[in-house]
Amino acid sequence: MSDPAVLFTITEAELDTGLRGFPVGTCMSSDVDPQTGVSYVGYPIGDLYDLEPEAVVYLLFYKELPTAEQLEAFQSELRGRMGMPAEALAALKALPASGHPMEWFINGLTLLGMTGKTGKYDQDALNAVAWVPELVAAIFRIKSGWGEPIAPRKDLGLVENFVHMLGMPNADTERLTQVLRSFYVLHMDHGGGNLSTFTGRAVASGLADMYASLAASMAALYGPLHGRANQDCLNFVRSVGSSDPVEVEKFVRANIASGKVVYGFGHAVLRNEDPRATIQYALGNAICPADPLFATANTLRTVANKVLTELGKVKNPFPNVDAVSGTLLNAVGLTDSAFYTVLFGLSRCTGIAAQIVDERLKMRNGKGVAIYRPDYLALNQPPRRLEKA
Ligand code: FAM
Repeated sequence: MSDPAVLFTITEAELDTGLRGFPVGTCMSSDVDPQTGVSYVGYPIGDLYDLEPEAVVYLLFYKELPTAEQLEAFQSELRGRMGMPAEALAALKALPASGHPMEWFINGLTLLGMTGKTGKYDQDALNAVAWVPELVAAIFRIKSGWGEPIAPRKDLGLVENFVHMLGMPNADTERLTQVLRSFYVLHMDHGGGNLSTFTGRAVASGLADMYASLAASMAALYGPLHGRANQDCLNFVRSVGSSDPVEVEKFVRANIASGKVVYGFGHAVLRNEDPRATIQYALGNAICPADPLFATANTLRTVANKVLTELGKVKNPFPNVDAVSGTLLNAVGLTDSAFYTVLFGLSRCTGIAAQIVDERLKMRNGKGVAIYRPDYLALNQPPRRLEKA
């Protein structure tokens, strides 16, 4: 037998760098190329963002785009699963009002597990796809004071149903649905190594159930350098206060001089403009070209890139997915940025659930990946003994 192929070597200098780029396993649903960005089961995201969202969910789970009949059957299956446990909804209402929407979401996922898990990863994954929009819509309504949660309608698609259950006051339903449909598809999956997906897969490797694993992954997404960047990004765009290139450049330089990051720019893997950002800039140009915040985001696209490039140390001075997503959500009436990460999570739970199903039920000939157990080398721990009298 030939020697196993060496994929990677690790030097001492690479320890404590956040496992950056270390291959640890395989991913069947998506891949991230540093230049061309994310693809789902081989299809570049640019081919998929305007498909029926359920077709893309199907792709992530079953690795092929559905035929028209398969899509209809899948949509009907998801509709059949709709209706999150009433007990979980009741418990949600008792959560402290002061909590961040992501803290509510993390708790809501464990409530779904407590009240509705089957214990089968594949079943719980599809139930989660059907229930998470209901959970997120309920969080929006309760926390925003929009009224009681609204029940799902079995005649609507996933995103249309979400918009219905949001019941957002004074909504322009058509534009809101248009933005949320692409937002949902764009954020579903991003390889296995992003922090939230890696965390979800790691937790599931100890055979924790799907909902506990998703809750853990959403705790990871909550961090400001990961999913919460979309909240901070809109706040950042708001604080610029101008779309004039000279003013924007002054702002960006002052921001960097004070030691802060330029939100919406940079990436651990990408080395080019994120195609998900490119798609959203085009969507903004189509639906809200005159929106002042969108104008600022558009100016940042070139100005921040120029300043970060000059800085030299930033490996990817290009916009990431969060550079403009919040601006679009704001333009269609979702103005409270504290909810943006929950919208990201609503979508990302789909990809993470699909990856957990793959890892637990398909990989290693169905045996599943072993419990995660990387090695940490001891630091500043010389052997010593406690002298006892
Ligand atoms: N603004 C200012 N400095 C930045 C920067 C940015 N946008 N991106 C990277 N840098 C700095 C970084 O702090 C580091 O500085 P030091 O050497 O002084 O520590 C240096 O450039 C090299 O960092 P890197 O290797 O290019 O980036 P990392 O892989 O360490 O970090 C990010 C990647 C995304 C955490 C980082 O680019 C960042 O903080 N961006 C702003 C926050 C953001 O938009 N996050 C969203 C990420 C998104 F894709 C997601 O997960 N939702």
